[in-house]
Amino acid sequence: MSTMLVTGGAGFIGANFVRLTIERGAADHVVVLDKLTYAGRRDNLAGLDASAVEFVEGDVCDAGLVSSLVARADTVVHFAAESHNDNSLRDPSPFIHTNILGTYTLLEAVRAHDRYLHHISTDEVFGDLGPGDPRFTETTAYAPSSPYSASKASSDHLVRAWVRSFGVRATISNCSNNYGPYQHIEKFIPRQITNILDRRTPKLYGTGEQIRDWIHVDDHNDAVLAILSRGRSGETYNIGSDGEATNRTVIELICDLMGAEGYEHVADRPGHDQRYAMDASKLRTELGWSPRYTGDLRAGLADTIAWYRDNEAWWRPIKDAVEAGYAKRGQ
Ligand code: NAD
Ligand code: TDX
Repeated sequence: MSTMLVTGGAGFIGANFVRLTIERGAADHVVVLDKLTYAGRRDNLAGLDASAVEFVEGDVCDAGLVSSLVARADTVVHFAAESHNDNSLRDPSPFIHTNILGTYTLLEAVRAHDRYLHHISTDEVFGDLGPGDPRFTETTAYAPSSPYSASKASSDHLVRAWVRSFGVRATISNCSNNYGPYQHIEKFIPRQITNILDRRTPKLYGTGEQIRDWIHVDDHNDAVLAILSRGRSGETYNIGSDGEATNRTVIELICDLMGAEGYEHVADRPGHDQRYAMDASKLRTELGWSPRYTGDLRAGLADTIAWYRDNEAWWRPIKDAVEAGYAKRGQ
């Protein structure tokens, strides 16, 4: 029987990953380790068979707990992180704790028990691009700009060092901006969808000319499963689905799909990265991966809007507090 340990499995991407893993039969048993911070919710895993998915509440920096869970697993997939740039600008400390110390703790456990680790990272480690620059590849130099992206870059470096110095078996993936069900409403796309559902005006930072490379969360997770089954240890894979769009285009698309009139420009993010764009050729050619949504943002957004419309009970209790936090910063 195969057992997979998934850290951060009660968060947005992790919970979708656990669902896909069970649906595909990619593991017989999944153990989720999650601290249930403001971003993690047990009900993100609701409806899954309790005999297939076991939940452990705890911190990925707790070396004793992590060691005991890693010992029981064949494979470890590491999603747990503080993930929101805006929060890292207000208080970097949990980003340093979880993203750096948490990855270190996990690496020491997989080293001790000789287990395979897949580390989930982000395109932001490469910094940002100008409008005409070539997209990020796996060999682009790291140049993170925010406390969040610097902490993720640090964690990637730790993984590479443990592979090289200690022979740990590990892979890394760096993915572009995700969207889809269960994404916290602090993030751009669900914030605008729930603003419209709540009769609030959508909020665009600055001019909205920044570019993000959007991928549906199921395409991200499908790529992770491809790396787990066919990836080579020690390698890094970029994940993206050719979904580049300006923030202004995305907000206008959401307004159009939801029949909403207009949006407002609010205070910009300090140090705001201009453009992210992923070249995922290595994943496509070496592992034969291709995305289902193929950069079709309109179709993916329509599905996502339907999910937030149908699951108001999931986001409604936190909406006022999230918006009050943004309002304090003029956003
Ligand atoms: P999220 O914030 O929705 O979820 C993070 C989860 O980690 C939560 O369930 C939280 O409770 C848990 N967690 C936080 N600190 C923990 C700790 N110390 N111990 C155990 N659990 C802890 O984040 P997400 O958007 O699902 O991102 C998941 C991963 O994917 C992160 O590593 C992130 O850097 C990466 N990533 C995200 C995106 C994106 O667009 N959201 C893109 C590329 C990569
Ligand atoms: O209300 C908003 N208005 C707005 O214009 C918010 C919340 C954001 N924005 C802009 C800022 C960004 O240019 O939208 C873009 C996307 O913002 P976020 O959803 O905060 O994502 P980003 O900062 O790009 O980072 C995301 O992608 C990479 C994830 O949050 C990270 O975890 C991941 O690593």
